[in-house]
Amino acid sequence: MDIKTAYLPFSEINQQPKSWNDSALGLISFGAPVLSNTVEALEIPHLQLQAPVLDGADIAVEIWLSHQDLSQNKQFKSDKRGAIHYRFNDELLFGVICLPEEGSLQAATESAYRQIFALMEALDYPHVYRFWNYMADINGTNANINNHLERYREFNVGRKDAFLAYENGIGDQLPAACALGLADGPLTIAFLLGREAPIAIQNPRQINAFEYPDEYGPRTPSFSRATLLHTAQNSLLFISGTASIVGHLTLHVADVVAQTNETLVNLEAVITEANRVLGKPIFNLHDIYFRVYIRHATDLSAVQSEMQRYIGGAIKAVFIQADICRQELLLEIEATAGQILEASNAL
Ligand code: 3EB
Repeated sequence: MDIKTAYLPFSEINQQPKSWNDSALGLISFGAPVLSNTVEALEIPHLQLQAPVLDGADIAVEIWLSHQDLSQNKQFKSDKRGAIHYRFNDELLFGVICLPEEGSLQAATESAYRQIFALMEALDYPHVYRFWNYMADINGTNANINNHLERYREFNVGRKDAFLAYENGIGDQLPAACALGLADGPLTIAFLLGREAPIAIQNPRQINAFEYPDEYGPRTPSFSRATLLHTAQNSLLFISGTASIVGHLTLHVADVVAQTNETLVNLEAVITEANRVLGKPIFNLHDIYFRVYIRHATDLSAVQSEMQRYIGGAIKAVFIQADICRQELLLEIEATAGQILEASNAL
């Protein structure tokens, strides 16, 4: 299997690299909406999120790449099914689903996940490597729903109900995921599917999110701390949204520097756990791409200097303003380690 990721500036999307034709499965971008004739013409699924980019605009666009084998008539194809727009080859599928909240966020979430699982069954991609979830007003509440249940908890109910209904049952092998709040916009989810089984990785410092006590809502969050994809060709580690949580408790309320430090200790623990499972030290805090979501834009420099102090050396990170899934959390970091191309050799 061939799977890679690269991180580009917006300008490169608009330069319409011809080789995208042969390699691009999907895009995730933040900031102002970007129009690209290439993306449009090739029907490349594009998760465009209008969240402010606070720093790192030169690597703000994530592109998922694979190689198609033209000789064997295995080109990428793009298609739509319900609200899903997807692109695939015989090994991988990247999709985006965008659903307006017509009833409740819970109903939209359950519908979105049911559509994703139906696509997995119909096209026979049995494994999910990663989910990316974005919704408006993640910490808001709705008086009409479950007696002021927080919207992130509503999302967790819809997501878990869909997982429970999925006949092929993913069980404890849940994929990595993140869930962020934006100022507005529909529920938007991207996902990466494949045919080779990944390994779910947990964090020994944290209770598994899918086993959280019910003080965090009526249904637990359906995700693992990381997904490890290890094949003859690839070693990729998708690290979920990671935050200042130890056990199941939020630590360092109102202290952004201490939360950043705790988040990095958690990230390092997940990396160490993945290396332990692999039996070799493949992943580290340096050869990694970080996406840092910060609740208050004014915390940017404090987060950056703590990351620099903890990690040292050159750091590849983009900083986005977004709301985090627990009210007291000031930041969340997600990361991808492994087959990452430098933007200049990407295409
Ligand atoms: C999700 O898909 C992930 O409860 O430990 C981000 C950061 C998320 C921390 C946690 C959850 C947590 O729901 C959201």
